[in-house]
Amino acid sequence: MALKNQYLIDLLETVKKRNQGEPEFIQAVTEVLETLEPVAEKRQDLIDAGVFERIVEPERQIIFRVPWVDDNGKVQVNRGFRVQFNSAIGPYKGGLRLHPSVYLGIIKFLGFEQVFKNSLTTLPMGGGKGGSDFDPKGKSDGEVMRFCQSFMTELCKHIGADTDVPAGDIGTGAREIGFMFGQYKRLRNEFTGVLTGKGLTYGGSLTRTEATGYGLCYFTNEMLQANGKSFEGQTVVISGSGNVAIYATEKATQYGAKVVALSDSNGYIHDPDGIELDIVKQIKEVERGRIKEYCDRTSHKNATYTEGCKGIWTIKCDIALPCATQNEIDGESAAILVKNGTYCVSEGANMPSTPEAIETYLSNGVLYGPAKAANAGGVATSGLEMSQNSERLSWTFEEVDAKLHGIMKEIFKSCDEAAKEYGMAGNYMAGANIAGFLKVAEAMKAQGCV
Ligand code: NDP
Ligand code: 2IT
Repeated sequence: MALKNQYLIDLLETVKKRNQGEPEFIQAVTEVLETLEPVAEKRQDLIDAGVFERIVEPERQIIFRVPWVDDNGKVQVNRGFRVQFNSAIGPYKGGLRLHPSVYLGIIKFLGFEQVFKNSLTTLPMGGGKGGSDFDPKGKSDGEVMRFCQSFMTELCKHIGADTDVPAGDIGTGAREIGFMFGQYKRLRNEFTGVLTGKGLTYGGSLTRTEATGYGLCYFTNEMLQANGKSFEGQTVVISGSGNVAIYATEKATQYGAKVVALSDSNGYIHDPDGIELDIVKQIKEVERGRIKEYCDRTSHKNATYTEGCKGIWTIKCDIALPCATQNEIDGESAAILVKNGTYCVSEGANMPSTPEAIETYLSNGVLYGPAKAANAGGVATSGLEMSQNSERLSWTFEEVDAKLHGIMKEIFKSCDEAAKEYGMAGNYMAGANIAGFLKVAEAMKAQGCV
């Protein structure tokens, strides 16, 4: 989908010039500007207020040194990031990614996406993202703790419960959040909801662990039902085997689907009889092991393991839920999915589909649930954790789960309605970008040139 609006063409050129060497960020901005074309045509007032120019530029970007000492007494140095993208509708909010592939362009694309996603949740949260090129894999608990403490020693100068509230993402789970929270509390001498995804004994919210995966299935279920389909009896392929993938598997199975594949960065398992999730939880959540080990433990005789990630998309399925990482489905994989009869792709990961893959879904009538909408359940529940922390109360699992479910239904409705209003019925990606954008844009216009 090429841009036709000259104003947006010029703006995209500026973004490309200004952010050279950051292809993921340019990819994310391109997709959004393309779908905002009908809004730009209709809303000269937002152009006059410079909203488009301002929304593609982060309000603040912080890059810092993270020195720590490994178990051999050797000094290690990583690079830390926090990109505070947009605070028009609330404090910056978004996760921290710990993965060796992290550099500024990854954090910027994630922060940019977060602005629209958080807007869609209906809760008052701005967008931000952070992380480091630190790799928690293969590190001892002591090393992870020393890294997290050093990271927070700098980060604590820039965040706060009313300023910027980080959370988990790839490589950042309950253990890392615990170490970071402890260090923040020690340095600032305050016990506040400065991070979400906290443990249940110190301010965490019930359902936060499950929220992204469950929310993905709640959203997908709405999308399926609106198109006369359901999860019942369907074969589902899910990539990844981390937090999002595990709880997406759990909820899809509760909805009556059969999940037949999961993966990690080394390879994928295919279990035609349906994945035994307890085994995966033990391997991944308790032992921090590899998905390969599943085949040695399941009683299902037909389960197989294959090296490499991409092959997972050649498994025949009705519904695909990518829950690992960005650009994991390219045009070629999308074409194979379509050929195999997959009629729904809904995104747990952030930006898992390349532009070519999205084009393939849309031109073949695949129901496509875009990440900003489909995986917003995690940050939405983080927002609910912030509310509980502010009122110093904690709600029951059922209460939080019901709120999460209501929010995901509302998000689907907004995407559906915005797509229809702007003449792109059924294009939930356009709907998500437009609905997410408009709320932030109105707030930016009202607050003047800041
Ligand atoms: P985890 O760290 O818990 O799990 C990540 C999973 O994806 C692991 O199985 C990992 O395998 C795999 N993976 C990571 N990088 C790659 C890669 N480059 N190639 C192939 N596989 C990879 O992270 P989450 O489950 O929390 O996050 C998964 C996705 O969901 C990310 O895109 C994240 O941004 C997104 N997301 C997360 C939310 C949350 O609340 N946690 C909320 C919304 C979106 P391995 O163990 O081998 O690295
Ligand atoms: O991408 C995401 O939305 C997250 N990693 C969750 C962010 C959050 O603040 O809970």
